[in-house]
Amino acid sequence: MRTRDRCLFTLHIAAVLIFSAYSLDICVTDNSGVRCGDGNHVRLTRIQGNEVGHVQKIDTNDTLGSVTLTTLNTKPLVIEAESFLSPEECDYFVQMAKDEGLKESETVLNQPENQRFVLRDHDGNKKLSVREMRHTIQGSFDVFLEDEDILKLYKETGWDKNGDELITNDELKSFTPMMLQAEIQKIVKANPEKHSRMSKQVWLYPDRSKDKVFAEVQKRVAKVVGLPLELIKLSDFQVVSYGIKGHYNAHWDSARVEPKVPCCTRERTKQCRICRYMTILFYLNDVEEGGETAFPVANNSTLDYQTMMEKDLVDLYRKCEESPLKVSPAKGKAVIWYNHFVDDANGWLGPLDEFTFHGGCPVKNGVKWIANFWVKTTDHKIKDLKKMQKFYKASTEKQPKMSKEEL
Ligand SMILES: [Ca+2]
Ligand SMILES: [Ca+2]
Repeated sequence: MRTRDRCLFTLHIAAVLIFSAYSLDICVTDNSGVRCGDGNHVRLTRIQGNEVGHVQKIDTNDTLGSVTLTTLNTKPLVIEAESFLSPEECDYFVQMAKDEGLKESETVLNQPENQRFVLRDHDGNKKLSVREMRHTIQGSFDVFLEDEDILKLYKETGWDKNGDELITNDELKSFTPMMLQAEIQKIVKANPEKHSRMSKQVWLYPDRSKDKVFAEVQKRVAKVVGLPLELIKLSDFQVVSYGIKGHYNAHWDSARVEPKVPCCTRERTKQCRICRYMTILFYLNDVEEGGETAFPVANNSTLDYQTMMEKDLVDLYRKCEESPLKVSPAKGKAVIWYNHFVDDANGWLGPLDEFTFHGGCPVKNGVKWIANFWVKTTDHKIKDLKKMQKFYKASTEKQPKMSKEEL
């Protein structure tokens, strides 16, 4: 290509880029009304938590009137709102979940990948102690056993041939991951609380049915968290119920940013990572005893996986009391946190806030109903803005043109 042609070509590309930037006309509805622009005016924002104990009242201009936010913690930022939902709204969502039908969380074990499991020989002495075997089973099957379970397993299977409570390479050869899986499956069948999650849940898509109660709650969420209503409409809504001993061991609601793996959307559910900017967890009933939401690494100076493993911090079924931050359930209360920081450059999904590691403590008495409201984005800001634009158009046109799949 000659220099002149190359220049023209470059100019042409630049013109196309400028044209596409300016042709993007995005309108969103937020607390300052409807605002249109090229997309730069839309950024993910965070509620200002200031310091622990900080209280702010937000007028919602709806049947509820206002929502009061209290900062519970700053690392990670965790905010509580008593009476975010009215008792009637709570009952409505519980009923909706019952009508839809809840499903048991997985009690069938994961298949060990490639028929292998990762041995957790922490001290590298080529022998698995009882504790190392516990961690091996935890890492491979998401099942949390006690030392006595392991010893019982050795006794019943004869795997620990010399009875020294250590499993050597030779002893390991006498059983396969599939045999171990079958044994663990038996234990979990008899004791479902040993699984990392013991609950029933259902995904609800009330935004597809123009549900009025849900629409009002979405508006309230947008108002309180200060994000565009069109983004809130992209949220996922899941209702979960826990019976006695029901719990959910500590985890992250979103995944670490990995540019090569795309974010999951309602259309893309395979080979993707979960991207949930923030979590708004609603308690839909009063729990008699237990069922707190715990943040086991809140306010730690650093976050180190080795220590988390050694201290079994993930195991909220047993270690809940030790958590530095616990939120007690109460009907209508919401607890709010940000799974991700905001990327300064484009104002969209930034790095995972690993201190948001959290879970549900076991219910000791009564039942617990919650709803997870996950504000979803992807790390592709323009695609998200275009989706949001469809919601904006649907709300301004008489005949919404979105198909169910697009929603
Ligand atoms: Ca060892
Ligand atoms: Ca042995």
